[in-house]
Amino acid sequence: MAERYDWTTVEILELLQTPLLDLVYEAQTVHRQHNGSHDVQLATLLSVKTGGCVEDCGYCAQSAHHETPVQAQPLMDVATVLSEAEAAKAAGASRFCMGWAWREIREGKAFDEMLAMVRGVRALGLEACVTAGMLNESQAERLAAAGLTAYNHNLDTGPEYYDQVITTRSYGDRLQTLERVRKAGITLCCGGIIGLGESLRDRARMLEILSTMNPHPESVPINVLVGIEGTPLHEQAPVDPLELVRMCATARILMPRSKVRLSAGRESLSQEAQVLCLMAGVNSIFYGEKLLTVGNNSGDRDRALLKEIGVKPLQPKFTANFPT
Ligand code: SAM
Ligand code: DTB
Ligand code: SF4
Repeated sequence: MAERYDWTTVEILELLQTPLLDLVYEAQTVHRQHNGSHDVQLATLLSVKTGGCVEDCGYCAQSAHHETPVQAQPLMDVATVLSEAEAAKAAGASRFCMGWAWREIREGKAFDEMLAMVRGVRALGLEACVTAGMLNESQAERLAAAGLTAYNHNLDTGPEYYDQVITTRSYGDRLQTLERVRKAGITLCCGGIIGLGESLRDRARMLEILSTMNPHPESVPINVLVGIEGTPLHEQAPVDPLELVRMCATARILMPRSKVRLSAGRESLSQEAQVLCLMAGVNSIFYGEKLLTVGNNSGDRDRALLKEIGVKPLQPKFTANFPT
């Protein structure tokens, strides 16, 4: 089946509610047709600038609006970040993702250092991804010129539920940044979270906005809320892992060639639930002991699981493909 960019809310709601075995079968079929292998990309995260963020995202440990166990930390320097990237490469990662707890990118030393980090990560032959809030056109262009592979900027949930989760920016702000990233020629990493108290329709609406983008975002992270003490969403009921499987399968069917990334919340999943997500077409995971501020499965455990089920890490292309 050809890729489509005209999915409707009704169609997506139907997919999300398809009997599970049929849904997973369809997703697996689409995955085999379009991607032809079970290889899984290993992406490692690093928080370069932690905490003290002015945005009020209701799930986030790094928002200054909430009293959480995370304290604001000084910005990491270029050499330290690049040595972490080297370690990630040595451990088998092919993508290195760096986070800044900012509302938007500002000009100055920190941005110049961000560009140096991107150049350094690309020089190691790794894909480089940055997540640092909103940006303007010129910043997107400079990141592209530095060789940035992807910019992560999530929609998080559907547009109708967004203001229940975040009030300091709008869905429109989010979409504007995504357009700027795309226009600069950087690939998009854009997904969301389940478990925020949203309805099935909100999930469908988020997937609708993503899957009607042309081209689709190259990477679609699906996070399960990690309840952070002190945040408004701390006490949310845990998500049934089978709902996550449904979300992953539906994302795979809607966006056949995107990397569907099983992201936050994997630590609380059984091995079997993770394998079901892979059956449903997931082809990337975050790899390494830590996400940005919360823990993740150990690398040993992940490698053992992939080996056990005969899935290979997507081979890093160690070509130093970076602009001179
Ligand atoms: N400041 C940047 C921004 O707003 O895009 C990037 C950092 S933010 C931590 C990246 C994404 O991680 C969020 O958009 C959200 O989807 C996810 N995330 C953050 N905290 C989370 C949590 N407690 N549980 C699950 N996902 C979370
Ligand atoms: C994404 O969607 N998930 C990652 C990455 N993009 C930047 C971040 C998950 C953060 C989980 C909570 C934390 O570590 O604080
Ligand atoms: Fe800030 Fe990003 Fe956390 Fe929102 S998700 S509070 S923008 S770091």
